[in-house]
Amino acid sequence: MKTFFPKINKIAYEGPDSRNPLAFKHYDPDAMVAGKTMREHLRFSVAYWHTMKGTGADPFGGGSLLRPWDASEDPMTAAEDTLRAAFEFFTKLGVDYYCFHDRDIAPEGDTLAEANRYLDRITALAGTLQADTGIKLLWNTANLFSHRRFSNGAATNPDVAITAYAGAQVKKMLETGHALGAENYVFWGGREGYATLLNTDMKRELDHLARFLHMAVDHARAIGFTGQFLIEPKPKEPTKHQYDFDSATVIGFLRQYDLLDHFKLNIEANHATLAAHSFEHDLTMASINGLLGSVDANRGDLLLGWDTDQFPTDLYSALYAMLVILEQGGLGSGGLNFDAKVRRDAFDLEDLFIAHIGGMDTFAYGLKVAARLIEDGVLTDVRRKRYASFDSGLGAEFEAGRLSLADLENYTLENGEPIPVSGKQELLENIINQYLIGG
Ligand code: XLS
Ligand code: NI
Ligand code: NI
Repeated sequence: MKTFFPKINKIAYEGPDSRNPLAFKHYDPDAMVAGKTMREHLRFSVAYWHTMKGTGADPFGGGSLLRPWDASEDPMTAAEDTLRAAFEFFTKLGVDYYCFHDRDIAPEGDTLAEANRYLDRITALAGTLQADTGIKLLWNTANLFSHRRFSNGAATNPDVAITAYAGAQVKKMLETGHALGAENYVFWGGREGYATLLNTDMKRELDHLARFLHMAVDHARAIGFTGQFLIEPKPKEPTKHQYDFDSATVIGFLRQYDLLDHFKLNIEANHATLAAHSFEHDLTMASINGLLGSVDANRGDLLLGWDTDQFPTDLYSALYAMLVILEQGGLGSGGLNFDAKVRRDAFDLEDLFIAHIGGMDTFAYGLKVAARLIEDGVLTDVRRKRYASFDSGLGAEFEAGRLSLADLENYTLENGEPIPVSGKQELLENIINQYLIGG
């Protein structure tokens, strides 16, 4: 059988002292951390669109990355080669999951019917490759943003014929995901947003978005798909203002439109930072509402204002993310999907492996350190003590809703000026460094 990465062997764990760029230094899939294997905690996934289909194109130039699986003139041969290359990549890297959009895995075709026929052929091959390798589909989604028909959105398009097209794609992708055993289905907002309010009826567009999502839930139920629905917030890009701005906005939307029972959130690091939040802020906001479902693991660049989708190598960020994930008891059916791409000049095929190895090692390290911090109770103790005044007396009465403003006034008149307590941020930051450096 054709191989696309002949020079790469299965990536092995060699430990922190290894100098082999094609080996894991920290990700040891079967090692136990806090009662589970690393592989069970981290549930790594490869993003098909970046890793298999990414061309390196940017607004200033077309594709720079030439891929052997994309060489055929015939689009379906190229699609099949790409899928086989993908499974070779997943297997050699040792990830358990992958994610795709409909138009990543099969060509668009001239009509919807043709696109669906292409998808059916590719889905059959994907099913075979999944069965052969044991690799599973973390989530799939419909690309409702690349084609020119979606220039003004999909579910929020002012033209119902375009919303209908989008609905047809989502229907097909739910059926495809169901056939392939997808564990989740993602809605990232694509072009659901606006460029100017001068031509936009925001209320109507939001109502349409909610109606569309309810239709997806209904169809999933009708075909017996029980995977978790996820919404992936992003504040801007491609539209000036995306409706799914951030965790808090999406949670409010889900509540308003009676969708809370059906959806959780897929939080992407670079989207959180575009919304002027830290990654851990948006993870925490989702988590405290019981809605953190999955993660798109990547990073941005603070000096650039767009979604650079770089591979995550920031140990602090991975540590803070893993703290949130461990504290909520894991991601359930979600995972850590590397929605990340190599840079335009990362021409070598091995760069794809090196990039993922770096991301996996970063999160593995974050996991190990987070588990130790939790085991030692470092932050839990600090937080518990910091709020201890609410555990009894006036604080407990306050939390129970038994006090009025008059009670607060009486307490203050009787007790006088409170003595403020240090937040100890600097101490905690030093402790975090000590845990990180200690390994
Ligand atoms: C784009 C999004 C996209 C989704 C899937 O910014 O991150 O890649 O994850 O449609
Ligand atoms: Ni994403
Ligand atoms: Ni993104």
